[in-house]
Amino acid sequence: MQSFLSVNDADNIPQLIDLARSIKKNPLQKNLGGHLTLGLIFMNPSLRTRLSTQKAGHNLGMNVMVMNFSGEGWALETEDGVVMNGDKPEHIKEAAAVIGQYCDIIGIRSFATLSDRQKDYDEFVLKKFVQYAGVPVINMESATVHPLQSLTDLITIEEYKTRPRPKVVLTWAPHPKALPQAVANSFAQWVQKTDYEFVITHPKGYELAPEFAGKATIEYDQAAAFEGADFIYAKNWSSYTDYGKVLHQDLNWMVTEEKMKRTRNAFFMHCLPVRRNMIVDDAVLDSDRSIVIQEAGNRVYAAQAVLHSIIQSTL
Ligand code: SN0
Repeated sequence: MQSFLSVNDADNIPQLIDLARSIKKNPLQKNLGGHLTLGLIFMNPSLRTRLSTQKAGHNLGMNVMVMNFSGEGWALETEDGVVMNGDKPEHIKEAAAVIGQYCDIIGIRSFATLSDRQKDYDEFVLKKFVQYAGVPVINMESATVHPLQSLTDLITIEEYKTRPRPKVVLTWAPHPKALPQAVANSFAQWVQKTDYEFVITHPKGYELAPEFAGKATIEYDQAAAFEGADFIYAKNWSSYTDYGKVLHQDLNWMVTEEKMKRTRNAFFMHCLPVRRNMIVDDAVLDSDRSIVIQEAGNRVYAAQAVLHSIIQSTL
């Protein structure tokens, strides 16, 4: 693996999942990365991605440097050819290249603008960063995808599934703010690389971009979608068609204990952070069918498997 920007960089997903699961049994691999520096660059807040990727680096013996540009760095200009006489003192060209001087691998969280669909879906910022960094780059949630989260989700489903071909349901759920489509896009993309039965349920107007929805079954009736499910994966996302807009916050779409009764005693998953009693009610989140904490725990092994693969093939 040269870099890890999307599902396309994982040429053998079952093998990557197996690697992560074997690392989980025996996480300390200090000799592999003892000579290397990992830089983690955030443009937005982060809890799980930041700490789990940092821990994965430490398990590999790497020196890890973390910087949050939204609070600590110079505001970055990303457009080419502009007169930089405004409030952005540094261009991404220099910033990425300089970080590349200090680090052997860089993780970057670039996030969506939610205002410019074309730019977001072109992965404008991530591509610029990769172009100038000069070292392998790991995507820690970009404008359209969150592959470390999705790899984690598949590891978790593999651990908890009780039949070879589980029914996995991605359900939209209400939220007070406009959120990116990245987690949902990526989840849909990765699950469709497996042979699981896969259903996406959301209100009209929340259709994912066709390249991510792929061939998934779309069910507008959430109750019907939940029927016989083994895994309920909840996530809010803002509209793709009416880009970045919150069309409504209909609490009837919240995952409740009542709705979970329609499932095959399904496990509940969410990438976190999760808004209680908006996305999911307390009863479900606090029940023993909720595996959100175990899922978050697996973030370490997904990140470590990816770092391990990059180190082995390129460094
Ligand atoms: C992010 C998202 O992409 O939806 C990160 C998920 C890993 N989530 C949020 O930004 C939640 C913010 C909020 O206000 O609840």
